Amino acid sequence: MNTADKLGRGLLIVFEGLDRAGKSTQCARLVNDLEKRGEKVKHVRFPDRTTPIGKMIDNYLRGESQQEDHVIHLLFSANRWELAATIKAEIAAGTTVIVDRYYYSGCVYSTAKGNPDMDLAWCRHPDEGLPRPDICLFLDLSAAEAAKRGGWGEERYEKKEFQDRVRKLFGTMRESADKDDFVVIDAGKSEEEVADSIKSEVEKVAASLAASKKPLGRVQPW
Ligand code: DGP
Repeated sequence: MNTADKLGRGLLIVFEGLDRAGKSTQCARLVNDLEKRGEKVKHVRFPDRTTPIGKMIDNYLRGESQQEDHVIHLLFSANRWELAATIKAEIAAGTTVIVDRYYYSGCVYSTAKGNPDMDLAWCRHPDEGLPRPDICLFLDLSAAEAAKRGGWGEERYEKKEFQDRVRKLFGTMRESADKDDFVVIDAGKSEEEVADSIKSEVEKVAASLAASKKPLGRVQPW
């Protein structure tokens, strides 16, 4: 029996972590693993750079345009809202949705800029009401370790001091309103070991939700 049969819906699983923590690789592995087990799975990545809003974000991240801090923050959030109804509908139809980055990134990357008008609470507001993840798998890696992995340093936020601040803020989020969502995974281990830890955490949450029949939640005010 698959998750949808036991729970009456799919799961909302989010991956978070610093740039180069291995989110894309592990997302792809989990998608593959769940599909092999007969689950219906959809893989979503934020920012979704394919929509008109996503294209503005892409230009900004690649340094091809400038945006005022509040404006780009709201565009990232709008980019998630663009897909919110689809995510909800997929989950209701029994599909497990796996999301690479979500509003937690939205909060910490914007707050890390140090704009005094934009603390974590302010940054979280526009995302309140989005579908709430059943689990957020946080792939934990130091900024120094992340920097050693290839392909780092090309986009706007890929600088060590910035990533250090991002990591600290993720730590604050993991202790705050969203603390029950997070499971920390040591992303410094081998790809195989990380994948095994993820599989076991997903099995745990699926079993616990199947027992409680908990409906999909909404991101609550801080
Ligand atoms: P990725 O495509 O996963 O490499 O993400 C692109 C970059 O954008 C990455 O440095 C993290 C950052 N980012 C992702 N979501 C948000 C967001 O909602 N707000 C801000 N300010 N940055 C974000």
